[in-house]
Amino acid sequence: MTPFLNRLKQTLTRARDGFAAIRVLGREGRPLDSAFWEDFEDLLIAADFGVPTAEKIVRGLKAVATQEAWSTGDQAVARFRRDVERFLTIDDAALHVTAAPAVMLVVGVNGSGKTTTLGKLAKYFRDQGKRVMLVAADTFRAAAAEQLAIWAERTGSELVRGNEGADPAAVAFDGIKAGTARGADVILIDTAGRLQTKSNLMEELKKIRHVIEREIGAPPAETLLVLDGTTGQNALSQARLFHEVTPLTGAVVTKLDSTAKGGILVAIVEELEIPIKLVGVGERPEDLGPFVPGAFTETLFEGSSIS
Ligand SMILES: Nc1nc2c(ncn2[C@@H]2O[C@H](COP(=O)(O)OP(=O)(O)OP(=O)(O)O)[C@@H](O)[C@H]2O)c(=O)[nH]1
Ligand SMILES: [Mg+2]
Repeated sequence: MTPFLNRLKQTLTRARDGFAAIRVLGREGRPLDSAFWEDFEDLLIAADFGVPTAEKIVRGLKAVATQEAWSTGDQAVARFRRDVERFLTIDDAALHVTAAPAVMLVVGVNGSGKTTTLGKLAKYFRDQGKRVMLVAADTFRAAAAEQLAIWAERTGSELVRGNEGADPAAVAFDGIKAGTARGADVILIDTAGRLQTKSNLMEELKKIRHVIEREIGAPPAETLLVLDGTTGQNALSQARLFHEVTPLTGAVVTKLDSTAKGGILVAIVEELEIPIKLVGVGERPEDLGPFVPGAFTETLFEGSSIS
């Protein structure tokens, strides 16, 4: 097992706790009556699956239960485990890095973990021997560029930044120009999570995206939405909003080491149909890695009689 998967297993305690009740439900030998299904749905909602996804899962399980004449809850929970892994496994979950340079735009609300994720991504690519250009297009506060500068230093990446209040799209433009001129393999663009108003933020993101498309003649290789896994269902409504403004190629779910519950990941994939490409499990440079549905599911169901 890779060190990252080990770390994922160690840090996913809260999410695992959320699944404990579901694992227990499967062990009680209960008949598949309406009380059972109600309890199941409640547990799914408590584990952050959200109402639509919880209802969908229970509906699907009930149908198979009838078809296959199941008699007890353990059958439903065993099937549920397989479903979770299947739901989470969607095509196109690997990062697109073949473009030269591969331009990646990172978006998300403030505090979700964008800048930290970019810093960790810089390390990830540097470890592979790639040349990385970090672009601080979050000009809303000076501290944002400072934070990215520290990551550039730490990871041996190059940095383009603008002054506080500078036009973010202009900084993105400079970053792409400089990155291309210096032969960067990857250009990672940080954005603000907050401006004076939400519509300002969305307009800025559209402009940045437009600049990228104009400069490289293609959409960004990745437009990654960073979601704080501990914010639960709020993360979903944010995701919808960003997806409308700038089509997303994937999500990064951060803070899985904190109070994030596992169901939110399923809800993101189910409701938005975008792959989760990366997960964050801490604040250290190495605390970011690819999302592996099988390992994630195994961890959530660990310790149960059906694992
Ligand atoms: N525990 C934990 N903390 C994280 C993780 N990712 C980010 N953080 C922390 O979350 C806080 C916010 O992270 P930032 O990267 O600054 O978030 P941001 O989205 O850039 O925020 P703005 O620039 O204000 O929009 C920081 O204290 C990070 O260290 C994670 O995976 N686990
Ligand atoms: Mg930031």
